[in-house]
Amino acid sequence: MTDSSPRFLSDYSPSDFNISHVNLTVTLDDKNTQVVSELLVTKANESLCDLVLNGEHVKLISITLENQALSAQQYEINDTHLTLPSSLFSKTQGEFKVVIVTEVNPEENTALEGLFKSGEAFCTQCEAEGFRRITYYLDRPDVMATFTTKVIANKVNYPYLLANGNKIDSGDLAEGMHFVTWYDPFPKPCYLFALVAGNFDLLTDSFTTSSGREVNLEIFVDQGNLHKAEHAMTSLKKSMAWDEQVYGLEYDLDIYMIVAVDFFNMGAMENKGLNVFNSKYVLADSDCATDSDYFNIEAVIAHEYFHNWTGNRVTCRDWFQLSLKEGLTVFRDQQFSADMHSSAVTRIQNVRLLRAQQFAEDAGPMAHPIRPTKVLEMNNFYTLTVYEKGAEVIRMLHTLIGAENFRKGMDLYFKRYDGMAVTCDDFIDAMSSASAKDLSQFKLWYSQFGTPQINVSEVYDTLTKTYQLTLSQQSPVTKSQLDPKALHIPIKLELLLPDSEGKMASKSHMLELTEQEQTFTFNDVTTKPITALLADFSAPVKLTFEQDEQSLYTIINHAQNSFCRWDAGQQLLISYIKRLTIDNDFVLPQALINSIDTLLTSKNEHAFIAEQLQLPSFDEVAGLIDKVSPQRLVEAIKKLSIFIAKGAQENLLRTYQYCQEQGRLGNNVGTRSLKNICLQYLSLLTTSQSLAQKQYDLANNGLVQNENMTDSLAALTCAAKINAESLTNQLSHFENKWQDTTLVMDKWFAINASVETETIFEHLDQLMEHPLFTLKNPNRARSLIGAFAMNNPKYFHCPTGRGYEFLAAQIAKLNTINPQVASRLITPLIQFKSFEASHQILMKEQLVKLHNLPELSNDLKEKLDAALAD
Ligand code: B3K
Ligand code: ZN
Repeated sequence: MTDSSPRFLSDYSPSDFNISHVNLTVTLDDKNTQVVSELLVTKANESLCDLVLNGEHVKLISITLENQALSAQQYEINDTHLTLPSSLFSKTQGEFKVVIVTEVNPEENTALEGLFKSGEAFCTQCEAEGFRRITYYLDRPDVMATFTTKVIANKVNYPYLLANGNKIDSGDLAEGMHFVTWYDPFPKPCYLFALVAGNFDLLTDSFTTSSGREVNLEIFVDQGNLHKAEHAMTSLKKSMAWDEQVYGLEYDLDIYMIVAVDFFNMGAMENKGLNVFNSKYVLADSDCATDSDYFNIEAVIAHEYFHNWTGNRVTCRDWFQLSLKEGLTVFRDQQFSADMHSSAVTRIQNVRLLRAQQFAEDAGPMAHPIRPTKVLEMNNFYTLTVYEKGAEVIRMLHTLIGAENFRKGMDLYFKRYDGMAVTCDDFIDAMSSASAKDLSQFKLWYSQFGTPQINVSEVYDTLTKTYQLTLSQQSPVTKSQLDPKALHIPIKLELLLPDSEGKMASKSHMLELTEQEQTFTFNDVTTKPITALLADFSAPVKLTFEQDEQSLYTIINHAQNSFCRWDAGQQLLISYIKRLTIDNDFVLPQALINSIDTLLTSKNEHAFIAEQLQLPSFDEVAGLIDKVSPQRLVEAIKKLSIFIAKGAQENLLRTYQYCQEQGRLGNNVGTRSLKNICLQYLSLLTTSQSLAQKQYDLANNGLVQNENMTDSLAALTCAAKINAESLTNQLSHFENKWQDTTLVMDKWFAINASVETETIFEHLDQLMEHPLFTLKNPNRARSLIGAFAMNNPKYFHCPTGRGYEFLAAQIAKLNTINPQVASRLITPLIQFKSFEASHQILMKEQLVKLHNLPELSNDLKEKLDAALAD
């Protein structure tokens, strides 16, 4: 059982007790792990208060207070709390010691929160509120303590016993047991606690910090996987160096450990000195990982490493402040990725995710500000809004005050708050002091939700040579946001004008939109300019600006800012898709093909051309059309793809072959993405359909230099999209080849779930029965169920409602197995508002069914309540 009433930001009050030190002794056993927790507690204020500790799914064995055993009459206990009444320590002066002995059952813990088993290993996940599943504690981020952790387990099965901090002791015990003791000198909230035990392979390395300290780096992986940890190690060292160079931040312990496990609810966890990672974000070699796997591993390793300062050294006062650490750390990992790779392409990928997923969240029933005000299940708030929009808010700040002031602000933030648990306001105040900029209006980004809509109009006066842009902003008005205020929004733009020689020249500007409506005047503008708005996507907003096709093409060809060039193309493509959804007879213009031909023969970097060729996704466009028919949208996107494929076939083929040839000469990620986007188009045409099969065969012909997972998977994805004849054989070849490699089999399940075929539901049923399928492994569950709901819109939105029914049935099972995973997977069902009425009815039917489940978890309840009230 867990608490079933929501909590409110406005109810925050500091803890009545502090804990200075925790001494934990954990004796590991599959069913009966014993936890002895010795707490050094002090009262935080003069008032007489009960000591109320959180605890869930733990069995209390005994409590002693100041070495006196307490009898059951002396305390209160229920499913969620252990209360020591104030009378017990009314006379105690200063620090007092509480020793609590509990037992937990890791093997039964399929929710993967607290202490659980991942395969043969023991590991923990405590953020947000998992520590209370290990022992009774003040499980809140503003209670910070130093920890000593002694881990005891069987030596043969668990040769490695790990916890936070530095190793201070180890030794053998009777009956084949051994122990290791760790001490973490940095006071931390219990959500950063970690413990791991297992038999791993270990990759070691070291890093010398700029002040000359040597840090041991250790990556623990399942046996036999050592070579797959190299890329993670390189990424870690790059991250450590980058944080020193860019932010002057050094690592602080003598050891940094990462453990990769197969059973994990999310990507990774930044526990102090002992990160636990989903193996998906650690393991890679060129046979089994794609280019995007490599990219993501580097980004997640960096993200968790950067948390050591933004999250661990300075942490959150309460969970409503989550974006304090997550938005900021995502911004830092985005900066890092942009520095390591193409900054233009990295930015485009950030924006695609934001527009397709975060905008949908902000428009759906679970919309919340980046600093939420009301929470039932905290795990529901590790959202795209808190993370990605949170990062956009930090980016806007960076834009408004400039890079130099931003760095000064970061320095001040650490100077003021190192070792403390603070709020988003504290962060903005540090930025404001460092830059001398008034950021009071800017703070509204933390309390208002919804994607602001910005409408733009322009007037050019030939006589006065003035150009005026009028921008108006509107955030969504709803029951819970009756009167949204004007936000402080940086708008970067370019004015494109022919110069004296008739060539297009561009001038950049930054406007600060602070009013509901504001007019900006540009003087001495020789002719009516073409305006490219939102350079670098300077704010997370939706823009309405009527620009004709000609202007968009001009931006595509002449804007300085690569984001603007890409975005103008996307706007054009979106407008065509929209037209196709309402008008069957709409004839797509030849100009589009001409511009694609130009693109394909341009000298731009390959990765960037690939981005320009990529159509906006189903989700992104769905969010832009009111009450869209999903079937029509799928058809429209397909029609546009085929039109491009036919029109630009020759150049697509030529580019494809050129990239294929280049690929043989070297390993270029951008060239591979360009090749595979060409393949996506070409495989839609009967004349070039066989290319995908050939590519698959080539990538699997046993010659090491050709083996490449990116190419194999791209070929399979194309074949799945058109349900090619060769697909069945290829999928079974792939299955045979990779059946022993868990992460690759996840990819196999995902491709299977995305096949566009009438028989998909029978196929899904078979896949659920596959010997390697289990709902208990989150990656596996997501690779089948999530991939179907996200990547197979045609059948997920099948007009009979069968797709929705399938998803709901799996969520019902996951409700008891793993509520966090269930709650993540429900997203596409609750975002029904963008679809036409007939689909809304079918989706809601499933939501009502789920709402009636016996023992509905808080995770699902919170989302279903919101969705059904909508
Ligand atoms: N802080 C963790 C996420 C914890 C999620 C809890 N449900 C990973 C990260 O953002 O770095
Ligand atoms: Zn994070």
